[in-house]
Formats: sequence, C-alpha cells, structure tokens
Amino acid sequence: MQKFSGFVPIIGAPNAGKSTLLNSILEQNISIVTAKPQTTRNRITGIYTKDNIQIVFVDTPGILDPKYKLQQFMSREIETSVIESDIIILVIDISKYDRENFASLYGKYSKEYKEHKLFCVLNKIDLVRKEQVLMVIKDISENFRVDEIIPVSAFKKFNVDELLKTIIKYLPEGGFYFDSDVVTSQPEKFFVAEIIRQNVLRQYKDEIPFSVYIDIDEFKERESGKDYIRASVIVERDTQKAILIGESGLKIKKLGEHSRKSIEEFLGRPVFLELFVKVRKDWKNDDEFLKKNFNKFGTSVT
Ligand SMILES: Nc1nc2c(ncn2[C@@H]2O[C@H](COP(=O)(O)OP(=O)(O)OP(=O)(O)O)[C@@H](O)[C@H]2O)c(=O)[nH]1
Ligand SMILES: [Mg+2]
Repeated sequence: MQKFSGFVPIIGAPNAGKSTLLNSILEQNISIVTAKPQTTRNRITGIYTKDNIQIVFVDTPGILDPKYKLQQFMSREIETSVIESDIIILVIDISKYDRENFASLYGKYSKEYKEHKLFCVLNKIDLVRKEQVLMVIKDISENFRVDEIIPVSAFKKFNVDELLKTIIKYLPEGGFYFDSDVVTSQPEKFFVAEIIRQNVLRQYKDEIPFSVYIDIDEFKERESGKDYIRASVIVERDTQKAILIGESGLKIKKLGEHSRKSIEEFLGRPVFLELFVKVRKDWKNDDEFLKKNFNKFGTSVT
C-alpha cells in the first residue's frame, strides 16, 4: 500500500497548550504539562501511526527571546525541529489572541520557512465565546496567509480529530520513519527525568522549578525486585537547595513519593527511587554544563 508520512513540529508561545495538544492527539501523556509557562525544554517526538499514515509530531519549548543560555539551547530545539518539517503547527491561545503578537510569530515562520505548510491551531476555544472564535478566524484569514486555521480545545479534545484529518490531507507520499508500534524516540530515562521535573514544577512555587535540572545517575532494571533509579535534583544556589529539601527533609520526601508513583504508573512496574539534591552554581548560564547535559538523553528525532 502507498504510504504517507511527515514531520510536524508544534510551535507557539509558552503556555499555549502545545504539549496538551500532542498528548491529546496521541491519547497518551508523552509530554509534561503544567499551568506554568516554559514547561517544555526539549523537543519531544510523538509518533502517530495508523494504517498507511505516519505523522512524527515534535513538541517544542515555547518561543521567547532567550534571556539566559538555557533558553538559547531551548530556542535551538525549536529551530532544529522546524527546519526538516512538512507542516508547521503554530498553536495560539485564542483567549489571549492579539494581532501584533501573532504577526511577529507568523513573520518568523512564514518568511524563513516558505516551502513549509503553515497551520494555525486556535487552542483553548472552551475558554471563549463562539463570536470570539469567528472574529479571530476572520482576522487571521484577512491579514495573513496560512494554509489552514483550525479551532480546537486540546484539553477537552474538541476538534482534534479534524486537525488530524487535515494534516493527513497534506502529507507527502513516503515511507515510515519509525516502526509502527513506536510512540516516541526518547528513551525511558528521559521520561523518568521529565516526570520528576513535572512534580517539581507542580510542588514548588516561584523560581525554584525553573532552576531545576534532573539528572538520572543510575537506572538499573532488576529481574527480581524493583528497578532502582538514582536521580540528582540540581539547583543553582544553596538557598534553593534548602527550600527543595524543606524542614526535616519533608518536602524532598514528598517529591520523592509523588515522583515514584508517577514513574511507576508510566513504566507499569514498581521502582525504588532515590533523590539527591545538588548545587551547580548558575547552571542555566553554564555553557559547559549545558553542552554536556542538555539533550543528554537523546531527544533527537531521527
Ligand atoms: N482551558 C484550556 N486549557 C488548556 C487547553 N490546552 C492546554 N491548556 C492548559 O494550558 C496550560 C499550559 O499547557 P501546556 O500544554 O503545558 O502548554 P505548552 O504550550 O506546552 O507550554 P510550554 O511547554 O511552557 O511552552 C495547562 O494548564 C493546560 O492544562 C485547552 O484547550 N483549554
Ligand atoms: Mg509544553
């Protein structure tokens, strides 16, 4: 049978709902989601395969002006995923639609990537009235050239099927990039680190979550007994270390318990998780640290 396949990066402002959209399309929690902006740091592949169709979605970090080195690395993740794509999905939070902001995102991706198809996905339509949806569709179609405008609610899984059908219509002919049963190209280790980071984002307030890097020092699968996972929770300053640990170690204990449960759910088997808090001064601006660690778990798409 003739096959169709393509690379489809999902880009957009922080908090627009890109990761929620990926999870909703795949009906699996591949990419972590939180209420905080700048949740996603790496590009994350989510592979949809059905019959003769394969779509390699790539979730990306929210687009912003890099203020520190980590954000420069994050921005590069977006560029890399866009270069070799077939259709770019630009996700907009419709409840925050603003023509000027849209124009600057659009400008970048319509000029540099002329040969790509550009879809505009208006997300979070559950938060606005129908008139607002129609108004935004009108505004975008009158002022910009995009190939498709599709309103969805990634959270409520509304109209996501329609998006999928439309993507399929545009897919070029070509063989599969991955085996049919593969859902992602990241290794288990990556997800384990991300699950711990998601729990940090949810449990701690303010700047702590953004200063955390999770390193998996050991991941031993054991035939008999639980898998053993040792992870470092790396922060930038001693004061953050103290906050993370909490009085009498109560906070880190809670983080460990919650993370263990989510990891067990994800892996489908019991694990023994040990967390160690470490300080690496100002790691978010540390080129050497970032080169060595960012993308260490191989989030490359091919
Ligand atoms: N009401 C509503 N909320 C949504 C929808 N989609 C996502 N959200 C919420 O928006 C917040 C951000 O969602 P994410 O999927 O993490 O957003 P993102 O674009 O991946 O964010 P970054 O990774 O930080 O760039 C979360 O609290 C989601 O639950 C939607 O369709 N409707
Ligand atoms: Mg995200």
